[in-house]
Amino acid sequence: MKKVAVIMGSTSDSSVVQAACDQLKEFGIPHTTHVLSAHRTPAAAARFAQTARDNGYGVIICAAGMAAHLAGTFAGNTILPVIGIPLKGGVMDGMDALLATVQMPSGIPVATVAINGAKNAAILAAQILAVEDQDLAKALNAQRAEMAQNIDNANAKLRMIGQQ
Ligand code: RP5
Repeated sequence: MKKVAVIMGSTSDSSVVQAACDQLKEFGIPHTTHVLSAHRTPAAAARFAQTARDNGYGVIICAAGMAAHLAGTFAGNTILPVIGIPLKGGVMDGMDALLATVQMPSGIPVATVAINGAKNAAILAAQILAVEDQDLAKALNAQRAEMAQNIDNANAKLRMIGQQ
């Protein structure tokens, strides 16, 4: 299976990004984690992106806050799908990162998840890889079935206490 690269702009992002790594691990998806900044280490970030496809990666997840140019910088340097996670923080509490990540110019897309949406970034990466991987597709379907079962259980409880 292709690897997923999980990139964060700063070590201060790691607690949020961990949810993506946990979800990838749960699906058994090989992944590596890196701190690379579009602003503080622009050359290293560009190098990583330019060589990622040849290095066995299939999807890149980029998490950054504030002036969040990381995902866009990666997207401009690779044709691999790039998923951006805008992070909460700064004076605009993540809205700045959301707009910086999602508002890409035509031709260079970044698939942007919600502010701090690390788990969804990992699930979306899994869905991309599952196009060519039956086991991963099964794991994704099982996760969906479990979510539906949890809702059924919640409704059964509400019925039991006479609220339905
Ligand atoms: C962004 O600036 C990082 O992704 C981080 O979310 C934010 C603040 O970084 P630090 O100043 O905490 O390193 O580039």
